[in-house]
Amino acid sequence: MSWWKNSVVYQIYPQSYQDSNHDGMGDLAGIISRLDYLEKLGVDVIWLSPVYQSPLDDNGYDISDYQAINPIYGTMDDMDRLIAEAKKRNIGIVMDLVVNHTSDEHEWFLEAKKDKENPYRDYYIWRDPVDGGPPNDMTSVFSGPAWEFDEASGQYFLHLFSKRQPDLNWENEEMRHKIYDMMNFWLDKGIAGFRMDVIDNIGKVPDEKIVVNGPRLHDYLQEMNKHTFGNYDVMTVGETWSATPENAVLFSHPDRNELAMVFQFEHIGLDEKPGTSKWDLQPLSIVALKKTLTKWQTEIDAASWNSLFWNNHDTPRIVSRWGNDTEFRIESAKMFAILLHMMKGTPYIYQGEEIGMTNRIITDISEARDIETINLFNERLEKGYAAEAIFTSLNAKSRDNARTPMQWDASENAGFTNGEPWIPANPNYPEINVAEALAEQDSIFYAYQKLIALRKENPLMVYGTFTLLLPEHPTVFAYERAYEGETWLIVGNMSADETTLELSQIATKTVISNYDKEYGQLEGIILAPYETFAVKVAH
Ligand code: TEU
Repeated sequence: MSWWKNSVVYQIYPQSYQDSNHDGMGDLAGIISRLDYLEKLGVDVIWLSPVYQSPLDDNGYDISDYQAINPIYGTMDDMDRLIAEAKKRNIGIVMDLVVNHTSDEHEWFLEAKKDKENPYRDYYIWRDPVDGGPPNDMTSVFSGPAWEFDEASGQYFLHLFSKRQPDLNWENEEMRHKIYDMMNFWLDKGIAGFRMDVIDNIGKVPDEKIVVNGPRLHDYLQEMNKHTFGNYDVMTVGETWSATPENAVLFSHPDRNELAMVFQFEHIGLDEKPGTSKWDLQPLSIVALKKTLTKWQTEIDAASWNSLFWNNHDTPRIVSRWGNDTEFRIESAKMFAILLHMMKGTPYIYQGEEIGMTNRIITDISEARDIETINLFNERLEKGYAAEAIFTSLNAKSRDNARTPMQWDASENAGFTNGEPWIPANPNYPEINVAEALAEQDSIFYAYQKLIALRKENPLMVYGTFTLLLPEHPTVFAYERAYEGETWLIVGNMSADETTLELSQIATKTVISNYDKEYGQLEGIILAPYETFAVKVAH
């Protein structure tokens, strides 16, 4: 049953959500204390970023024991309690599955490093030096080479991410089945599914420098489905940076028995200079954004399914990135909410998005916490980049922008902790916080709450067709959803400038708007900055 098609998912980054024991780190008990808030918002699923045992080299995406909880987050009893307490509120817990790599402190890697004949050696990817150096010129996402030399054995091991995140060798069948056993351990605890970290990497063929969509990727996913989640009524979402509408169907067509859906990132890369990196910026083209989102609304196979997101723990805050986090923060945050949630797919809300949290500006690298950010700073400084240019990139794209503490209220550290937070709260927390949002009936929170409720009441939002309007308009994103004879028109002015609407439509009812007004005849109306609405259209 595809219950996840009607669901809205809320992502929690555990170390930044709520601290309950004053150590400056969020924890499971803290999340449990906030479940009533999430029930009020109306979300159906929590995607919980990793809480497993980990040295936190990459904030938990470096796992040293898949079946133990990092004591900094609490105990396995706390995890069981979170699953149970969430279930009481009709909220499922989706765990983060990180099986492209482990931590270098995982027992498998500690064994593998002992010697070349160790039974765990082949759980990882080892190669002899070539001409006295790395086997090839593959690079890590976190700067530098993707090969780390192991003195003891005289071989290199592969790490697509940090050198403390050695890649697993998915060609090893014994390793794969140990992963499946671990997944069933969690499924038997009653979790609602998995978000699968960089899952398009597990089919890699390093000797041919194939990193994504390798030849056996879908064999592995079909084998995983068969031995684990395919036997449960749960949801799965693959993080696939390489996804296109063509290959997305390979992951999510129900006949293929792989995943329910994938995260695609084509829209996320639109403000990167082509052929460069996330750090090399170009202004966003709204026409290009509309075209990319439309492609994903209309070109994936009808039987497949989309995920919908603007933010996660790896991306900057959308209201700062593509909205206006000063004069029009509330209007533009609501605009993003309406434009995304009215589309076809499962919407994902990243913690703090529902109250319009913003990026945090840094001026010294000592303020950074993220390994990707710190490595980039050092790499570019070494290459002679001006510090100012590096900070422009970091303040636009660093993952720390999304990882500052959840802003609960105006008390010290935004109500996140009574201890020393592992990362400082955004200094705007006295103005931007949950307490403020709940007290203000016209807040961003209530726009999200209404959109989530609408999805439950209106099959059009879930199953309706999508038709883009005004494709070449430089700042207005307009589209129609239609289902069983009903048509809704969604319009967003994605700019800070007043814009005249060029559509002739007679609206019957305003479904939701970020401006307090009714809509009738739509021809020639002037859209205020970031004015966005959804209306039912009379035929
Ligand atoms: O991210 C995959 C990934 O490549 C991102 O790190 C992205 O490339 C980068 O942040 C640029 O935006 C997943 C997790 O979401 C991320 O937090 C982990 O650091 C990474 O995998 C390794 O597990």
